[in-house]
Amino acid sequence: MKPLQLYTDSLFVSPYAMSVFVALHEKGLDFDLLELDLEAGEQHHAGFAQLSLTQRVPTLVHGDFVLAESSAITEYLDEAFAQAPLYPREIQARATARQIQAWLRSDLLVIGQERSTLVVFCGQHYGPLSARVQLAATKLLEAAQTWLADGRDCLFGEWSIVDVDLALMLNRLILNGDPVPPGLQPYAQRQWQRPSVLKWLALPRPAR
Ligand SMILES: N[C@@H](CCC(=O)N[C@@H](CS)C(=O)NCC(=O)O)C(=O)O
Repeated sequence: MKPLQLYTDSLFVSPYAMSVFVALHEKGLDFDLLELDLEAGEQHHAGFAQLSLTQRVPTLVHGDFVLAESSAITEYLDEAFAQAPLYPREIQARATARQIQAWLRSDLLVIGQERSTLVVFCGQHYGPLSARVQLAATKLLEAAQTWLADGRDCLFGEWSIVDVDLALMLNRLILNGDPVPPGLQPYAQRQWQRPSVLKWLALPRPAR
């Protein structure tokens, strides 16, 4: 066993596991990828249930330290391993990065109810958004347009893990064929070309 282990879903469709997987690759860290069949309930089996506070993926094991919650894990990795920063170093940019991550994981989560990551990773398509989810999508798209108004490649000048989280959320809409303002699609496409992201995309997914 390597000193770092990442528990992920066996279908490789978890956006949170993806974020940590990308972070580990960006840092150049060697790790074991351990798969759990969530549909079969393996996350609740005794061994993992005792290990992981949330009984969810991602869960990271680093020696005898165990951590769940994807953004807590990426913040930990950034502090534990100095190379290849995952977050901006400047304090207000760093706080803004955490704000965006928290927003994507709370209010904007509703988008995933009608645009699951099967759109992003398995080519699934869904019908029009309900008014409730459209409202959240509009908030996201307006904010992203403001953040990326000058056509920048990355939210904070340099790449950060939040770029992958944002691109994932945008791709739920873009890859479903939903209308997205100009500029956001090229941004998401560029993020999808990062070698660390390509490694996640290349993981084998069963045909659905
Ligand atoms: N807030 C958590 C969410 C993690 C999460 O929702 N994981 C899902 C897979 S995408 C999971 O493990 N589901 C199985 C279950 O809840 O039993 C994070 O950011 O890591």
